Amino acid sequence: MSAVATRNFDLPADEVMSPGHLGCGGCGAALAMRFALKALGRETVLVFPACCWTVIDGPSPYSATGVPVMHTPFASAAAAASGVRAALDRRGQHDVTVCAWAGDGGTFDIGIQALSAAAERNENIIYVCYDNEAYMNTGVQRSSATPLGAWTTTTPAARTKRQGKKDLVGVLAAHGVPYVATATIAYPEDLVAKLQRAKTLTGLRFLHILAPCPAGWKIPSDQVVRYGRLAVAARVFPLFEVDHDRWRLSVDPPVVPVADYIKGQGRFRFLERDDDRLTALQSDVDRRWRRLASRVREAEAWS
Ligand SMILES: Cc1ncc(C[n+]2csc(CCOP(=O)(O)OP(=O)(O)O)c2C)c(N)n1
Ligand code: SF4
Repeated sequence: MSAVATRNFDLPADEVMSPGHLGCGGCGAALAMRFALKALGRETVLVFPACCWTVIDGPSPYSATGVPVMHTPFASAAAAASGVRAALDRRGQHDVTVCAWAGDGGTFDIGIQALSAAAERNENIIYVCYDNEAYMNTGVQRSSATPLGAWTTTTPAARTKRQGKKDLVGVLAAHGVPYVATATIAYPEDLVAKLQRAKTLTGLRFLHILAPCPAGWKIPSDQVVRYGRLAVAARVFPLFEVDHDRWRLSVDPPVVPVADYIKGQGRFRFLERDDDRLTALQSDVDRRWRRLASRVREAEAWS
């Protein structure tokens, strides 16, 4: 396949996803799909639980993805994808990739039982969680992926989120699946490379993609890439992979304070005026970074 279709980036040229989707302007989740399908290719079946992508894809018979899509109940993306895999294998269609594609609510919270079960069975599927850090489709409610200190409609001004983000990549890595990784739309080459790597493997592969959401984060729609980059630089969302138990950082730009990342995001505006909670958020980020760095060092020592 030829490369360099997207200006300034070395990406597969094929645009599997078509324009005219129903996402909000600047939707990070739509960008995530566009890049992911460049890696996954046209021989892919997508499985969507309830989430923004149920809407973004468009009403039947229209579909923005350009590949077959199966819609499932909220809790069952990983189970339904496992069933699609079994059916394709039965028909001898082993080369078709099956990808469950779910939001953070459908992954971190309501879909985790089915995901854990599929991981324990090491089902031969790719599971992508595009993480916009709340239940956006139903109007911005808190999920267990929502960061400490963020405003949502269920963590309003006086009581913004008091818990940190669940370490779901750690949870998946602890299942011993062949491949788990983080990515963001702000580093498309890294995202595509990780899905290309995942595609070469067999078993359950999990990708956690940070997908900034203009509507829920209360940011201008032309700022999603900038905030994705800041999330990585502030180490709020480090980019790494765990390939057969080997932890490796893939992108590690010069570090900036978390205050730089939250500035201008409407969902964090209460935090900007609250030094104590901002310090708590920075400490939470630092603690997670230390744990990740020690896992990476340990893997380096063993290699
Ligand atoms: C069992 C069940 N509970 C609630 C809903 C309503 N619902 C549809 S989409 C959605 C939010 C999904 O959030 P997330 O998975 O984070 O994806 P996003 O909307 O952010 O893309 C909810 C609560 C549902 N469809 N099924
Ligand atoms: S609410 Fe957010 S994730 Fe959903 S379509 Fe709009 S921008 Fe995309």
